[in-house]
Amino acid sequence: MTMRTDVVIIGAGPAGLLLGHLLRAEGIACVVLERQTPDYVLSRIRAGVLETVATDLMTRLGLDARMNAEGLWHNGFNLADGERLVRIDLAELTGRKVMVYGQTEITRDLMDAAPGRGLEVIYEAEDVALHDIEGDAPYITYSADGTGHRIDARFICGCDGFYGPSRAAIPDSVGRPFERVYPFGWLGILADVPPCNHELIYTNHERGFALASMRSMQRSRYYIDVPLTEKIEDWPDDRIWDELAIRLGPDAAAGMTRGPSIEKSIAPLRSFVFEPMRHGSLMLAGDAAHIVPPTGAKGLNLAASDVHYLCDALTAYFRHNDADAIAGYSDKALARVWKSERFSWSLTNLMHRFPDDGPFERRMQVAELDYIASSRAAQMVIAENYVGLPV
Ligand code: RFL
Ligand code: PHB
Repeated sequence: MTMRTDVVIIGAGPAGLLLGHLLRAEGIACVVLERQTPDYVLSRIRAGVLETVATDLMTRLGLDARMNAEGLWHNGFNLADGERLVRIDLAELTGRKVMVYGQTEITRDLMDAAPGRGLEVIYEAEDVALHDIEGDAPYITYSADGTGHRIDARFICGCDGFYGPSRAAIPDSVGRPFERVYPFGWLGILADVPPCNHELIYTNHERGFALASMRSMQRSRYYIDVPLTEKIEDWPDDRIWDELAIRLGPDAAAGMTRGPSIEKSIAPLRSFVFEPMRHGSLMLAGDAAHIVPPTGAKGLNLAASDVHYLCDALTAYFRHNDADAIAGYSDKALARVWKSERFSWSLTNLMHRFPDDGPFERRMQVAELDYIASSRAAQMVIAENYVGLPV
């Protein structure tokens, strides 16, 4: 079966669904292809903190009703080291806030709204392959229900995450990856218990990193860092709660309610940027083009800023016959990506114990936290990055 559209979007994660809705709202024809089932996509527990770049897109789409009703605005967050707690007062320092609303919920809102808005999402699309991306008549092939399909388009948007086929379609002679892999992963636990604190706490304890986060006032999300060799089977819930209580310190531990996990997983930490983010008629967005370590909560928000730029560029092309923004997309998106990469990398360095670090590196961390605790300028730098740099 063959069909034709303006834009084929590969991947129905937050980047692909947001882009699809934005293009439909601009009257641009598009189709989204997703390898997994809707339930599988919704079962991935990931981001929890949204910048205004993400909440503004939901508002622009008129899909913000549940987010506004159930999301939690946070005025600040905390950096701790077992002895002190340094509060970063986002609202006072920047006049802005962040929204705690899970990636699962954003994805669900976008998924539920798709049929009513005429956004076609094809789930369980297998063997998606990109063809002729260097020309102006690219196409996609895939199979579904045992049948081969082809979709011709003017552009292909690769929103297919770190392991998808889009980035791999760009020849090695053109693309350049930049990467840092960290020597630990984050073990996350989700449980239906009230959070231990009304704001997030990131801690660098001598036993390692811990983060107290939440999805709502009844659902908590916690993380600890573990060596990459650890297996989730070796971490029964009690062992995780015990370790969290030690690393987060007595005050947070006193407020911590334990409960059975509804999800647990270990995610490796990586910094990665692929340049350029456009090749011919293929544009990359979100995790397909870049990964940040989760310290700083930037991944989904970067996907949102990419999609914001990409929608502008595609709108200029289809509505005003202007191809300049398409040509400039990669540079524009990368300028913001690299700044978020820098922030996530520096907060990761500050808050984790690296196996190769010695006493000197530890003193550097202590000095940096001291500086942050005592300097409004240092707090401002963290705050303006945490709430999100301008798009
Ligand atoms: P996704 O979400 O990976 O979606 C890509 C989609 O593409 C599909 N796909 C394919 N479809 C068709 N054919 C193929 N061959 C395909 N291959 C793949 C996949 O099935 C999937 O549905 O990428 P996207 O849309 O770019 O979104 C990026 C975000 O998911 C990611 O950056 C964030 O989750 C990162 N992240 C966080 N970001 C934040 O902004 N704030 C946070 O608080 C935050 N916390 C986190 C995080 C990521 C984490 N993990 C597990 C990596 C916490 C964690 C633990
Ligand atoms: C989360 O709640 O999942 C979360 C919050 C903050 C981060 C990373 C993850 O920096």
